[in-house]
Amino acid sequence: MLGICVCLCAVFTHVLSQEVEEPVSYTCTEGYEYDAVREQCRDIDECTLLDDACKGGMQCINHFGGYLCLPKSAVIYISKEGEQVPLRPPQPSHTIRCAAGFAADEQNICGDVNECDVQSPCQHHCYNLIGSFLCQCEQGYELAQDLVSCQDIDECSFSSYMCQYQCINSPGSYSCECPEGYQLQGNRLCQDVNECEMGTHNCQDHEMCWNYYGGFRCYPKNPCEAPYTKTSENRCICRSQAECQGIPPSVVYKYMSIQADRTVPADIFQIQATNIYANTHNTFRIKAGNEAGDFFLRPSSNVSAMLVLTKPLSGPREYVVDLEMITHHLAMSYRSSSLLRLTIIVGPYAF
Ligand SMILES: [Ca+2]
Ligand SMILES: [Ca+2]
Repeated sequence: MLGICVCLCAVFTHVLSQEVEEPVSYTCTEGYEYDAVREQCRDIDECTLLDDACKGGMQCINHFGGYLCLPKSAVIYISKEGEQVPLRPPQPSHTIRCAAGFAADEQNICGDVNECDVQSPCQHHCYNLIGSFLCQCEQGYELAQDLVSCQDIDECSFSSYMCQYQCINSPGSYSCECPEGYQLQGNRLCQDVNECEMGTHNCQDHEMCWNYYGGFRCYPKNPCEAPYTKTSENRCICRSQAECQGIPPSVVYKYMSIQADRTVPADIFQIQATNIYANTHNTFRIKAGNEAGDFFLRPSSNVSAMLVLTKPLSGPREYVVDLEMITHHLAMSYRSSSLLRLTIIVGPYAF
C-alpha cells in the first residue's frame, strides 16, 4: 500500500502583527487570511477556492498554509496526537485484473469462475472448464454460432434417403411419412397396406379383392363371359363347337402387382403349360396388350416361357397382357391354343 503521511503537528504558525496605534492592520503569512471576527489568521482551503488547484487528475488535499496534489490512489492519514485516522477508506492501491473466466477472490488471487453454477449461459447443457465453460446441446440440436444457443438440426436436408417417401423435420427430431395406402415400416421405409387381408376393402360378395402396391382392386370372382363358362378358379372354357370358332378354347385369368419404375430387364411372370402331352411342341407369344413394346416373352423350356419387363412402367396403371400358348400335336398334326390373360397392376411408387 502506498501511503503518504502528512504530519500536521505544531503548525499553528499564525503571525499576528499587533500595533497599538489605530488603524490596526494585520498581515498573515502566505496561505493564511485574517479572520476579523476571531481576530486571527486562518488557513485558506485552496482545494475549494481554486477550480484547478491540481492538474492531471491528481487529488487536492488541503494543508495548513498550502495544499498537496497527490495521485488518486494515495491513501492519506492525518496524524492527530499520535493516532492515525484514515482520511478516507483504504482502497487497494492497484486492481487485480484476471483473465477471462477467472475472478479475484478476497486475497486478490484469480480463481476459476464456474459459469454453470448459478445461471447457466447455455441453452441446454453447461460444462465448467478451468477458465472457461462449454455448452452442449441435446440430441437433434446443434450449437449455434454464439456457442450458447441450440438450434434444431434439419435432418431432412441431409439426404433424400432419410425417408423413402417424405421427411418431416421437427424440433430436435424428424419423422418419415408414407403416402396413402402405405404404412411406415421401421423409421424410413413405406410398406404397402394389404387392404384385402386387413378387411378394409369394399369389394362385393361376387368380387375378389386383389392387393397391389398402394391400393387394392375388386375383380369379378367369375371373369368368364359368354360363350365361356367357369370350370375352375380363374379358368374359363368355351364348350360350344359353333360359338368357339376362332377364339381360344380356354382362357385363364391371372393378376399380379408390381412397383413402378422397376429396373429392367426384369423377369416378372412365368407361363407354364398345365397339361403336358407326349409328342407335343409348345410355342408362346404375346397375343395382345404389348402395343408399346413394354414386354418380351422369352422361351425357357418346351412347356414354359418367361415374361420380361423391358421398360420401367409408371403407375398407378393397369396393363392387361394376353399370353398365348400354342400346342403342336406332332403325331396328329394339329394345333390347339390356350390363353392366359394377365392383369398387371403397377403401383404409384417404386416401393
Ligand atoms: Ca430436427
Ligand atoms: Ca395395398
